Amino acid sequence: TAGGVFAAVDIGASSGRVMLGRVTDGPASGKAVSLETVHRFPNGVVELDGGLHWDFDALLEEVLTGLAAAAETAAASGERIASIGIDTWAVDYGLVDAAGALRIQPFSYRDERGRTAVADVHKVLDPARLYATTGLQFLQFNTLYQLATERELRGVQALLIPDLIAFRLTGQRRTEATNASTTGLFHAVTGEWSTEFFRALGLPKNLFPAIIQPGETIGTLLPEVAARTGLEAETAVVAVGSHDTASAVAAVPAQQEDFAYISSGTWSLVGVELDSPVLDEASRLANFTNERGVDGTMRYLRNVGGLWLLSECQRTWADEGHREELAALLESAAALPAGGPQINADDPAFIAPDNMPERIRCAVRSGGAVLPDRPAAVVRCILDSLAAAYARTLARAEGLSGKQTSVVHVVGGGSQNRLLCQLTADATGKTVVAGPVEATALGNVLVQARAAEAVTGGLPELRALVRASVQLESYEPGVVLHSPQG
Ligand code: ADP
Ligand code: LRH
Repeated sequence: TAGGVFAAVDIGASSGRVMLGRVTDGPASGKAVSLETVHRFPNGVVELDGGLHWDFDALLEEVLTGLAAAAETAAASGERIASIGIDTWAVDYGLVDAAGALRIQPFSYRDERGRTAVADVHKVLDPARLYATTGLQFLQFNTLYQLATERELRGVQALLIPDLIAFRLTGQRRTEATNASTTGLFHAVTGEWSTEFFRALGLPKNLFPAIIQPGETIGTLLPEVAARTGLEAETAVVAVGSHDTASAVAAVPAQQEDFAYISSGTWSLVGVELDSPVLDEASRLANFTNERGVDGTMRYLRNVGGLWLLSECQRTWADEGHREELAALLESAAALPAGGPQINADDPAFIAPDNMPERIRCAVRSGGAVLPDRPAAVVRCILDSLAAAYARTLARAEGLSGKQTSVVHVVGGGSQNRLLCQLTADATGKTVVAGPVEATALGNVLVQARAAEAVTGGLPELRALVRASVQLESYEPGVVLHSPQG
């Protein structure tokens, strides 16, 4: 391939994939980027010793299997994989000892432990001080609250999940900057660890490895990884926006500056892109976050509830013997009238797994309304509530940042939910442009491609490349959907 072939490892809370990304000469004189899925696997929290964890060992096996498939696919067409990039969900970490062994399987942010430490952390660092430095949205599972529950941190290092995978592949320990910005220990303005917070919380100052920026090389493959996957040992693992949302936003196919985005998957990340953080009190009280994006941009957003609400309901219904395809569920939800009951999609009561339909019904009841006991009604309630939360959040983002937007880009798995896209257009009164589904993997690939000089330019150029390469769908406010999943 003229431009280059790159492997993207992208693991979300609900599924992971290894993809080959190719940069080729595109239509007209431009380039194009394409993705080929070589391996896909489910992900989810597992209960171990009464806590909620990720089965990291199993995920790493899937990554190795995927990289082997990538090597084989590339070799079959005479291509050579230039590099590998890794992104996953944020905030969670594994503790590794000096020999590199993982102490236990990493905790999931859905475990309750973070919540139990919030009050203690705030006694030492009050929320206003935390926000003024980190600009991070308060979420009970932010890394610093989780770390505050650890009994012993001497002799170990904390590696965020993508960094832990990179460590297993290369033997090199680094902390990638976009994901570091979700820890609550990272300075929003300077882009460095807040040594002051480490001291205040009694955390060892070298708890995390040194910061690395997207585009920099983490290392090359360990011999055993090369042997296992069939990749060349010289293959580099390149840091990308290792926070999946950072990679997703890098690949938002925006044409103009004045865009908002919704990265729609397990969570909905709703906001705008800025050059510098908003750290004032109004922003803190509105619970907006300033997460670091690719090229030093700021992702000014709120983590709103997401399709976790829906996938957890589906899981409960399937367990009860009422498995129904998502397309059919969405079709019946679309047939229901607008104006039904809503919940607050942001409520921390929905973070934990299990029994979601009942928890939603409860929330509706406590708001004085009644939710009919039918899956379609529950699904419609979730989607109406999400769309309302998106509209509320975007209006707040504009007000707090002063950035006006004219179009909302929806990327990720949820961009395929046509009913939700239409409801979002209706609720925001803005044009919604849906796609690409795999924005995260595209952002991952493009940062690697730029590091390899297969593409050039800043985010506007990378976004133009995405726009030239994918099919998008537009939704206008007030249009009646005739075929919700057709
Ligand atoms: P994550 O990265 O958080 O694991 P994804 O971006 O993969 O999440 O999105 C997963 C979500 O996308 C699912 O929970 C589901 O609601 C939605 N989704 C996936 N496929 C479809 C589809 N064909 N139609 C509508 N929604 C879909
Ligand atoms: C989305 C995501 C989001 C975080 C959450 C923990 O996958 O990375 O940006 O808030 O997971």
